[in-house]
Amino acid sequence: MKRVCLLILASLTLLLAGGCGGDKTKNKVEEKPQFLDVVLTVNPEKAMPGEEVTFEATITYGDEEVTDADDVKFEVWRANNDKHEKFQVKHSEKGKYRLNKTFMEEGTYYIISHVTARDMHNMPKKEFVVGKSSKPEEDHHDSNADMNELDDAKKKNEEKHDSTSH
Ligand SMILES: [Cu+2]
Repeated sequence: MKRVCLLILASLTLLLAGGCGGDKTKNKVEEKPQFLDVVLTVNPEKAMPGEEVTFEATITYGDEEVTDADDVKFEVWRANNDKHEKFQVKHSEKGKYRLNKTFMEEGTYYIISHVTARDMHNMPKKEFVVGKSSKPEEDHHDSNADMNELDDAKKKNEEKHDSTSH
């Protein structure tokens, strides 16, 4: 009988040890580098001309709400129009950066929220429509927007590299 008790005790100890091991891996997850996350919403996504549209970027860094982003700019334009308007956006509350706009001209529009915080840049893009939609921009333009900016930054870095080595 005593032997059985000892066995149970031993397995309990093992279980407890296992539990501690589990905690260790949990700590490792928490130490993982955090990334700047930006969730962009457009409300309503289909508006009437003259109706107020609310753009909101919710910025988080891991679990933290980013209330002190270095730079938040909303770039807005009508599809296939070269004139892009940029708006500096201030923090509203709880990591949310908000801008209200009304549009008189019907058509398909785009917004990119350029966010710089914690030495990182994130720039999600959204499409919205005022009244009747217009011809959207070509797809390659859309999906490569992020890559182009990254490529540009890379090129600039390479240029810097070249000039310092000469
Ligand atoms: Cu950007």
